[in-house]
Amino acid sequence: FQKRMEWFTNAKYGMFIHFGLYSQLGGIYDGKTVKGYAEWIQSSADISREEYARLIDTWNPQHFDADKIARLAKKAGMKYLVITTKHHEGFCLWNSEYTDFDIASSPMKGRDLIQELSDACKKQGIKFGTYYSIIDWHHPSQHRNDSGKDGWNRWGQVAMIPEKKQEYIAYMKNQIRELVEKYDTEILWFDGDWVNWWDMESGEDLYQYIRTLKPSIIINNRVAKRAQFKRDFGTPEQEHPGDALEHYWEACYTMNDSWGFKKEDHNWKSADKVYTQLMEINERGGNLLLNIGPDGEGNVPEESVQILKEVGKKLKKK
Ligand code: FUL
Repeated sequence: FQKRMEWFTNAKYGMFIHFGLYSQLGGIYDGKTVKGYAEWIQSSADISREEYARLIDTWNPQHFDADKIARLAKKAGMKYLVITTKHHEGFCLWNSEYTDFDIASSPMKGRDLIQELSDACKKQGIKFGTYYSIIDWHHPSQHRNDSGKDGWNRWGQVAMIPEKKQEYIAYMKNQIRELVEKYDTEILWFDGDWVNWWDMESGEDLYQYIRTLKPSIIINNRVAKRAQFKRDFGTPEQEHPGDALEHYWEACYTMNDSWGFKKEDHNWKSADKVYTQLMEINERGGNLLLNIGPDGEGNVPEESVQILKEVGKKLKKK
């Protein structure tokens, strides 16, 4: 176990990328900025599955430049990168055999962003990792929880049709096999474990399945129930408590107040603040996974580029 975790412990600092259909909206729906994380807009604005799915017709981030992003990560002093291959919305950034709700069915067909990024990371000597959401707001096995009074309760607690759970697990396994075999991912970063239809047993089974596919892979604790599951690493979010952390952990943080691109969010942290957080986290034995949210065209917001470069300079001087 220790051997498998070695590169991860030494890495200390990585890049998180939140990118999906929501990036086009930039947190704005019906002309208004919606409160909360921009990648949650389907939930916060309570947009129907059918309406939301139409975003695929206009998704065409021509400026997404994997080489530029990997070079930026390297310059910033980061040693690995994790991208949302499928966030809660269910849209897949790679050409998946198992769904049409993917890049291959968008105006971007012919390109595969996961392939591009995986290749670009190899070139820069950066480890490549993939985020994959357990909850899926598009998959027919799940549906909006209409007993919920607000968007969060309807979508955050998305319901599972019991007879379809096995079918959905098979779908997840097939897709994860694609990520492992086609794109050589080194980290599987799960999320969405809080819904009540996901349990420790399903998580343990999924964990074992992936380890069999690729024994060296590293998997986060959200694969099962994060509070109970102690492998492979803990995932404090927007915080880095000083005590009671697992042996291996990684804190993830945004640079403003959203993971997905949010046009009106200008609350950027200073480079000093980010650097201090990184130092604190590393001193306590953790890694920092710092997020960027490219816009609908695929451009990385300039503010975040500047922060990353400044922190990178400070690290060099250290
Ligand atoms: C959370 C998600 O709901 C957020 O959208 C984001 O991806 C964060 C890293 O994890 O659980």
